[in-house]
Amino acid sequence: MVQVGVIKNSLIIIFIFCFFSCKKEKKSEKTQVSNEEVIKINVPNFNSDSAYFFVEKQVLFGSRSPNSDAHRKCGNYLISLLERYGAETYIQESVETRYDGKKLMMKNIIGSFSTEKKERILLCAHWDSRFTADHDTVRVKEPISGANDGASGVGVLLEIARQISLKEPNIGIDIAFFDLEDQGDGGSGNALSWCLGSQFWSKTPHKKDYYANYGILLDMVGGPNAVFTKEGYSVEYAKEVVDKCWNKAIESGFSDYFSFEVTPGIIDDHVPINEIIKIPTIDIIEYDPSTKSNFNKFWHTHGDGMNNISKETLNAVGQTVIEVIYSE
Ligand code: AHN
Ligand code: ZN
Repeated sequence: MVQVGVIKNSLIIIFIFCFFSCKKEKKSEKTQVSNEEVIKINVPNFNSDSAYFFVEKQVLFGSRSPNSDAHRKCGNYLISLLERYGAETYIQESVETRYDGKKLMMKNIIGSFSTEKKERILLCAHWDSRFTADHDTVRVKEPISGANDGASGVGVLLEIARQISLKEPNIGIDIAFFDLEDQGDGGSGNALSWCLGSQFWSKTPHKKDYYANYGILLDMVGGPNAVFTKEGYSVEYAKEVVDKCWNKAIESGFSDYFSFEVTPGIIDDHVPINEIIKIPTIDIIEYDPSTKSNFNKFWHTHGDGMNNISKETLNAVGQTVIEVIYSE
């Protein structure tokens, strides 16, 4: 009887011990799981198939060279998609003069999410494509497809618009598709002949007294094995934004794509934004040390088509921008 009692008592002690230790373990397990869940739920997964589809859709209209049918149709397509994803859209139209005197019909397209929010991020890309293949050896006078040069940045931003429609970030987002970025004088150093749409917007934004905490411009973000260095004007005007993005990129596993090297400044839409409306804005743009232009080897050639668009590169840039937006 004594022996049975001892066994009984020790069983009770073991049981109590197990009960508490198991309970404790379960509790910490639960919090760990829910922490992970919170992180995963807060940051959506960029879909590079979807982004690629948006790039292809633009290219299929034909070259979005100003005054063309393809340009007009593609503009309407971009407006309808921004509306479908719940943005409030603003259209800016004007007739601008190209460096050689030709008149160009300009159309800037802006889509705003959560317009009641004061804290905002500006995301932008140019949607026009170049009227000449001036870096090619054949058909130089024909406009280019601009799959990378133009359509890639817009495609990534359309996919981000779709993600915003599924889950609203804490911060307000404005997506600007600028026109007439790529109609500049390739033979001279005339910086003002480029970026006509963003110059117009920076002087006359879509909303009176518009401001954003910072801006991110995407240009040529679809090249296979692209490397994005820290572009000079971005570092000069918006170093903190560069660091925030590059750190997110590395954290997300994209160190093959994002390099910490600082490279010379490029005239692009972020320059008027930084200089005129003074929103600190960076340019995520491919840097290729092996070409004379330091742009992608298909830059301003007929090689800039869908066959030189990489889903992996679109994903590296798109997921990085998503991480930045949803961490605010
Ligand atoms: C200059 O060549 C001075 N800027 C080129 C910016 C650009 C053209 N981005 C895309 N196409
Ligand atoms: Zn270009």
